[in-house]
Amino acid sequence: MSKQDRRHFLLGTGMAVAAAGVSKVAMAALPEPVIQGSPDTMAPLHPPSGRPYAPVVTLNGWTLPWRMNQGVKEFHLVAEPVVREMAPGFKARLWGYNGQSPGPTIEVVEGDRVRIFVTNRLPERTSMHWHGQRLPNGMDGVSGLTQPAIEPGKTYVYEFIAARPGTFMYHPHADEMVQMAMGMMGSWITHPKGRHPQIDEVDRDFVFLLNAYDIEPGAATPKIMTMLDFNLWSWNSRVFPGIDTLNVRRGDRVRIRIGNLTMTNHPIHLHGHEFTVTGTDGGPVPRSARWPEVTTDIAVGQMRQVEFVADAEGDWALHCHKSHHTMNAMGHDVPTMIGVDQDEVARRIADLVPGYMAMGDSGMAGMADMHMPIPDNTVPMMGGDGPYGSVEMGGMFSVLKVRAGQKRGDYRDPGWYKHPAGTQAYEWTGALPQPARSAGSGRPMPASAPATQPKNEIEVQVRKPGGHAGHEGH
Ligand SMILES: [Cu+2]
Repeated sequence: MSKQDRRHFLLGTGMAVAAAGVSKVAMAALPEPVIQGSPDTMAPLHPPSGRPYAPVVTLNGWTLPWRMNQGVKEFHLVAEPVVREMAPGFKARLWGYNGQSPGPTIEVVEGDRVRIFVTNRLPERTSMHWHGQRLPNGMDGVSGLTQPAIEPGKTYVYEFIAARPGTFMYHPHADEMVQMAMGMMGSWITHPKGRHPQIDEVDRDFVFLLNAYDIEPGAATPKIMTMLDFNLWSWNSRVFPGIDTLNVRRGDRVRIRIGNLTMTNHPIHLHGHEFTVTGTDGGPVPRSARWPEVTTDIAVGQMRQVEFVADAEGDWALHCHKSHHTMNAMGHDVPTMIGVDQDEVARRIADLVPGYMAMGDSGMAGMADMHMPIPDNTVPMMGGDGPYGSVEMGGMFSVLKVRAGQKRGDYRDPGWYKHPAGTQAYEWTGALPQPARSAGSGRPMPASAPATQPKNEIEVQVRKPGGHAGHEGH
């Protein structure tokens, strides 16, 4: 976008530029664009045509239907401003595809010929890059490098063969800082045709993208100049408690595919199970190169697919392990006040700064219960009610629900786990003994034996010319 355009955009007038309509004649030759109005997790789309495959479930998302046209799978993506409900009670003005951000997941089969129409209904030009795909260079979607940008109102056609199976994504390569900060992205799955030596069949297959926004409490449009200090850390443009749970049957082999289009890494951690990373956007990981993990770090621009057998019943947390990423919008300039009696301080500051609220002197957990007045259209910093009170988190957090009674192929939320008697932490109500000082504390470490002295300390002892012994200085 030109300097002039950017200035207009930053002034907020960009949205007012009406997207030019695509002519009806041109549209007649295109597959009708399918628009999604709901932010809910949609049931898997079992393929009505083409080679069979086991479809994925997109967390708080959906799969784009296609049309078969003489053996070619045709999809129609529409880039447009959308209103995305990021959590109940909090809607954001984002840019996305076909009614939502992220756009719909595209699912195809290895060897499929794919034709994708991309219509631009944004107030500025865009393009589409197919991250991780093998394709002719001219289909790679880097505006200015491999094609002219798609101007507002125009439609471009991309066509290639989905050459290798795996987990991929799509996003613009035009004014990317703005367009990705506004939510333009989507997942792409290429299923293997038939059995593949390094790709197992699974019972449940989930996919979502990591994204981040900077939206001031009470506002709805992201600040697109933010580089690091985002205040909303989201999965598929949803934040806890707005992220749906991942519901599986006990014993299911589960695959979760995760891509990162934020500007920092996210160590994604699963409770109660070990998984292996079975693939990246570079393809399947050879079996001999896999090892067990409970956390996998997903760097910027990377995808990871993890797999495990869900053999432990319960409600297991699945979250980013950066603690600031399991929080929603808040100021980061809050001083740590744990252990400080601040009644007097707070009273004095409040005289100077009306409305000042001090951080709790025993932590911040109480803030989840305070129900402080927050601006309209704001999600609380942390919250989300569990069966035993507030979960005291936000952002990149959800729950893997494993149940023996969950039916095969049923993705519905089974409710909270009921712990069998004797399997849950409980309050101790007996007497507490006085703390005893550890017998080993307060004594120095045993001195090192001379034989274990580091070699270099011995070597500096030199005999000086002239016969007298001396130490070369340290
Ligand atoms: Cu994170």
